[in-house]
Amino acid sequence: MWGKRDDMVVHDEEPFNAEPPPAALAGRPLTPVEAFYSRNHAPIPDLDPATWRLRVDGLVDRELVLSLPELQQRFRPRTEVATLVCAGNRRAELLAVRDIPGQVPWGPATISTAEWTGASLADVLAEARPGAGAAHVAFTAPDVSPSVHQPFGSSIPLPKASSGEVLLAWAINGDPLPRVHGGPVRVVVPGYIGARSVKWVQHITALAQPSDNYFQAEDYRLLPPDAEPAAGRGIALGPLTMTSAILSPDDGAHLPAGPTDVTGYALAGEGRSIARVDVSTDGGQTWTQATVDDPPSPWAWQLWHTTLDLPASPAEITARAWDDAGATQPEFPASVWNPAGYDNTSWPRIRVDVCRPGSAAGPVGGSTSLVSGKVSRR
Ligand SMILES: Nc1nc2c(c(=O)[nH]1)N[C@H]1C(S)=C(S)[C@@H](COP(=O)(O)O)O[C@H]1N2
Ligand SMILES: [Mo]
Repeated sequence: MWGKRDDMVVHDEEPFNAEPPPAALAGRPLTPVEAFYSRNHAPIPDLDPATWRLRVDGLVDRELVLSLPELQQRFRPRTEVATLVCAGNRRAELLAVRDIPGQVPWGPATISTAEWTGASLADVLAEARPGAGAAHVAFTAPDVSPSVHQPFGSSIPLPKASSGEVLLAWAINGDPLPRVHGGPVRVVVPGYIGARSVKWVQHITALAQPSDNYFQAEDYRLLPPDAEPAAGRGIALGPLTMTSAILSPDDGAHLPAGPTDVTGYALAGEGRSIARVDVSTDGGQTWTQATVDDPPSPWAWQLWHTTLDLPASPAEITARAWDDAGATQPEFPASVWNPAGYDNTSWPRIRVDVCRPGSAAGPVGGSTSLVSGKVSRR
């Protein structure tokens, strides 16, 4: 479906919501398009690149209407490696704490990294010249959500929009941007939640305040645990917070005892980098430091790996990342549970069943937590 791997975890076919199996991301700085997650709120539009136009208006001195060849030729193309991550990544672990009705139960693979090529939004804005009152830049697409009857949209602060790294991208990993990822042209906002990177963008508006589009004004907000989702409440998500996940072994894997490679990703917040990743098999009593790779760009995840010597018994493997300011991740999903299920940055955990080599593999033991009794994973 949509040119994806056969083993994608498809949460919904319409709108199409799918993530790869975690191991498909392991050890690869760039995600092949066929493994790249896809998040949609409406049927995927079919735009003709020949008639596609980008309109730039609002609080600007000069309104622009650009065709695809104009966008590609008037502005110097820029290539940027950036990780895209959905704010709902790892929601499944929050659902296990308390139900979150009507939201996609994403695992840890609603994140992917690509090399994007496009025009820098900063260059396009320099031609349109936002006026003195402009403080935010809004993006609108033609895909209308059947549940809220609004086209998808977002906005970002003008300083971020003018920072150079925000792209109007027409290529991914050197190929034309496929329809499912927003072709012919999408916004890519490195360092911000995926929802701000509007696909099939047609309209850019300079505003004095954030967009009143549903997906900016009401959705994608971090609400207090006791709140009902409501307009304007909560923290509007934008800049990323630090997170990490274990990509291999698979959660629930049966493994022979002995040296076992454990790999994953860690992603720092905007302007930060991952300084260290620790891995534990005793619920955080003792830790082993993993090797953390350099990021493929300042806007990308950092892959990590280590080898653990696992004895023959069921085990829970957990990890935690630290950034270069010394901040680390919260321990439990319950600590960060919120009504719409965003931004689960808690320690990732997987369970594995480890057997003596040659002995028959049994099921992963029991439903009780191996850590402290406070955590139940499913
Ligand atoms: N027009 C439009 N843009 C969109 C969306 C959408 O539904 N419609 N989903 C957003 C969300 S929530 C995410 S996480 C990313 C997903 O991008 P991808 O499908 O290319 O992985 O696109 C964002 N841009
Ligand atoms: Mo998202």
